[in-house]
Amino acid sequence: VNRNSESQQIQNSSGFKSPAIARDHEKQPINSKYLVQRNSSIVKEKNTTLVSVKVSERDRLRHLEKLAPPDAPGEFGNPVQIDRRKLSPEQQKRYDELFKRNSFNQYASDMISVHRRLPDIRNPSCKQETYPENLPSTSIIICFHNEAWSVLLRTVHSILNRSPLHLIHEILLVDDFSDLEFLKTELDEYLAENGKGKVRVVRTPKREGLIRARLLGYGEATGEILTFLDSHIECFPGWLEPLLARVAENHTRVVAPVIDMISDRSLACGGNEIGNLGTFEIANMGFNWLTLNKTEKAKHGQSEPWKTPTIAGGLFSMNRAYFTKMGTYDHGMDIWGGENLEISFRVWMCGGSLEIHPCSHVAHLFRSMSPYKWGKSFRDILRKNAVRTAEVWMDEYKHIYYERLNYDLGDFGDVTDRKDLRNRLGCKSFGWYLKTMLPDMKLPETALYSGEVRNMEKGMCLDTMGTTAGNKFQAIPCHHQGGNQFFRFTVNGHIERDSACLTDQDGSLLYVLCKRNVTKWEYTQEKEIRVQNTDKCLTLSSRTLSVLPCNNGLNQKWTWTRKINK
Ligand code: LR7
Ligand code: MN
Repeated sequence: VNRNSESQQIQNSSGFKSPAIARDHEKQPINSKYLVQRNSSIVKEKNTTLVSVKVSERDRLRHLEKLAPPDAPGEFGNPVQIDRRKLSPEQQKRYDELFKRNSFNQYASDMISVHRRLPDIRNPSCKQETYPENLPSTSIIICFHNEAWSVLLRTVHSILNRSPLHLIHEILLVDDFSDLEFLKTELDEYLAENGKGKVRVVRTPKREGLIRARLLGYGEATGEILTFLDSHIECFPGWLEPLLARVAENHTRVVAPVIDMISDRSLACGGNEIGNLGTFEIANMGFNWLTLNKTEKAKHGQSEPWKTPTIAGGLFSMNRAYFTKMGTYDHGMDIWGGENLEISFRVWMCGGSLEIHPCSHVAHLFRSMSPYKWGKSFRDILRKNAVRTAEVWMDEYKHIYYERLNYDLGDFGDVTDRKDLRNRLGCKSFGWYLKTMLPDMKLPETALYSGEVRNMEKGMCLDTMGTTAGNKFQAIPCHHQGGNQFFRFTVNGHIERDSACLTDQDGSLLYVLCKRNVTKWEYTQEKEIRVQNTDKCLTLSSRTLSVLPCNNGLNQKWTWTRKINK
């Protein structure tokens, strides 16, 4: 491809349809390596190129560096289906090793050209959209840790081949301390030759995790807009312009593409989008997708972006100065997780917006487990990042999550800076965010007290004894382990755990499903648990619980493990 035809290709952002590429592939003879039956299931891999593991990764995959003929494996996003049983023992070994190392089928990926073409899957109305000539350009930041060569380069080429080059200010690959040899020794040279002068690799001096790795990339970036991507994605035709156009129009918009799936087995890619909106689960601080039904979907235009409460986190564009002003990312977060909710809450609460643009499609390779080392335990890292988010942004709602952790928050470091940031930006409350962005979210009532309910006379605690709703209730010696002795006293005067509430029925204490008519209690200064607006108190006699006239005795005084300060 000479310079001239390359620039023709730039004009035409739909990439492979351009004359330049068409010519290129006509030149290339059908190669016997690509013994694939188009749209059929079996790839016969005779003349395999995957021979020696010792040859340089780059030499081994040399054949991938070209545009392949249309019937080559995986072209146009077609699946590569390999019948593992038909591979030689040596190939099977390699197949398994590569799957284990990546949690996806690298063996299949290594058969697909790093320049593979993808179909244009946009809504027809998107194809009619026009964009200003002078859109601002973007620095694209891609972090990786031990990413497979063919997948990483396909990420890069999918960007270079399907974006107008003048809109790419630079592509910054941030190597988060990979130990795969070829990433350290071959990548820079390959990209110097094949990166159209746009790609630079920067490396973290130690393993940082994706959040600080992104921050390193951000520190190097000079484009007007930042675009973050994962290291195993493929961009569809026309993906970039809609993102940049929305940000250019209003710098407080954070815009994400529709995310399609790349199969971890066959590397098939195209037109299977996952979810329409981002949400999250407050009790475990996990990200979730919401799928809109047809009518809800129809309410959105075919080519109009829609607002989303949260973003998945990996793929989005944002004005760089605005990213700075809004406090970038929380530097104290490790390895993986939490940063997507943190930036989602922050952007909405501090005056910006998050949206998904239906005309921008990027595919992401989803895998069922994380293949790389995390250092510390999974659980500790996720908890640390989530607690940092909750502590700074979630006001009294953080207790919903903390209760589930039994208030064992671990060492989450110092968040003073982040709290200062929130004050400085004058951000709205988390309650506002939930009410505005997620009005249908089901929340437990806010608790004023929680934990054990301990009688002051005998050190006995309310205990469900494993009973289900509908039964009488008892007290037994306190065991300080939460579990069946964990209750919440809510702002509405309910004493509850999960969906069951304590209620007074003619002087007996019952455990019932929380409904509108359950007893409302009052926790008094004298430490009585009184039925609101009555003279009746929760009373312990031996192990039996009842609701009797208040008498100021110790058998009617109770303490809670914790008072929840807002
Ligand atoms: O220590 C690490 N250092 C890294 O550089 C760990 C990871 N990484 C890189 C990694 O190589 C990859 O490029 O960070 C990126 C994300 O890690 P993945 O791909 O292992 O995880 P993921 O796809 O599950 O990540 C999703 O959630 C993360 C939470 O911290 C980030 O927000 C990711 O960007 C996010 N990915 C997406 O949103 C893509 C769409 C998937 C969905 C849903
Ligand atoms: Mn990913």
